[in-house]
Amino acid sequence: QVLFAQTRPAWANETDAQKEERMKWWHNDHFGMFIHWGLYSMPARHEWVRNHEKISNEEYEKYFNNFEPDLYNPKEWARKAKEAGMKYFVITTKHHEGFCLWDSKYTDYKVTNTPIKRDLLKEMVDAFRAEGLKVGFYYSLIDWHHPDFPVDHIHPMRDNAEARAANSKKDIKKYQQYLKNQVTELLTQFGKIDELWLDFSYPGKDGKGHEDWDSENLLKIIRKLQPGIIVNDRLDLGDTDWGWDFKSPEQFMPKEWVSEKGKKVNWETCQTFSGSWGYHRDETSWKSVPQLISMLIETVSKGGNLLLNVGPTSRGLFDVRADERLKGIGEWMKYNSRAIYGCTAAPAGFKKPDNSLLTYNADRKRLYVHVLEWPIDVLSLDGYKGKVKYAQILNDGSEVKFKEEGENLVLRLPVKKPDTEVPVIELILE
Ligand code: JFZ
Repeated sequence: QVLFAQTRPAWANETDAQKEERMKWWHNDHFGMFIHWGLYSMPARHEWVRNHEKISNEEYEKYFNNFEPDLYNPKEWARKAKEAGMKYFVITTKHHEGFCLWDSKYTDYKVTNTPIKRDLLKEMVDAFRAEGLKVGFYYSLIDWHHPDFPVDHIHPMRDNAEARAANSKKDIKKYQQYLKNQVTELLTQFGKIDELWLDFSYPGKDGKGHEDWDSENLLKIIRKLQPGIIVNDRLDLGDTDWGWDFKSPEQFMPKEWVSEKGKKVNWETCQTFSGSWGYHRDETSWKSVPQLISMLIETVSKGGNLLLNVGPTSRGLFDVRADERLKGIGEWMKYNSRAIYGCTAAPAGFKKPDNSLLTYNADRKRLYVHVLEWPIDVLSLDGYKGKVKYAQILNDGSEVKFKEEGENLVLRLPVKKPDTEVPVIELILE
């Protein structure tokens, strides 16, 4: 293994303050929509179906030959994302299956050669931008379709003599150029791109890492073409402070603010509604609306961002189960988003009351107590004496009276839980 440059390359000479400025919107907004959409929406049993079921190229062709999302209306998608309170979106321009959602000139394996014939990515970008959402692209480093992508012996395909023989004919250098060409297309033909999500590296024996992708040079191109872009951490550039902008813990909730070498870092967790990222017809493990709202609050309470995934169907629609959840989150956000946007973890010194989560807006000096389980009558804010000027329930702006008891403040709450999924108490601080 050749090591990548451990020192910061000359082109990555941004100061911390400049980086902060570049990531300002991202730190403020906190909530985005992930969209996994490709040919795998047709088998509708996980986006890894080609790998899981060892489907050959020939057999997988039936999806390519029949892809026709006739009900696709990205304006509707964008409106739904916006109404849920999402401020940006990240779309799979190409997933591991290799199929491209745009009219790439470097492959025939693209949407414009399917029955739908149109550049669906272009339409999506226009629609989401028109609703004021920021634009993010997911692009898979792994490519199960490209003729020069070496099949792994242990991952993502099984180890066998045939795979090893096939590999010996492949030229990763050609694939590297393909990556660069396609990333260049994506970053030059769709206007300003705000986030790039490259997926993923698995270095080690028979794996893939920065050498395979030529990550350093790829990143150099990315920074040059889109200086304002925010890039995730899956290029295998280690714990450099220039190789990525945020960490991407996936499908789990970090215990606390994510850190590297004892230093807090930017992080964005991505989560699914039901487990699979691509549309999965028969999955029944859908999370509930309250669970999803808590997930968003918890993410922000630990200083992170949440990218919540929708897997549209092959007709081009969101599943009704996704619609219901987006709507539920949107209803909560309509009244409580002040406790999300512009907020972050509470400063040390504010202890979290029982069964609740805290978020904090430093500019406005407001602390938000998200009450996950509504208590009977009183809520004690331990150690808050002298820190609070005024308190109100956020969804209806009604006053909450409080009194001092020793070092604590005791809030007197209405007996009936306010009519919102997770009630928030807004504390205006001294
Ligand atoms: C990857 C994809 O394989 C998956 O289909 C989906 O797109 C998801 C968002 O990203 O899955 C991963 C990638 C990395 C890890 C786990 C799942 N990881 O590093 O633990």
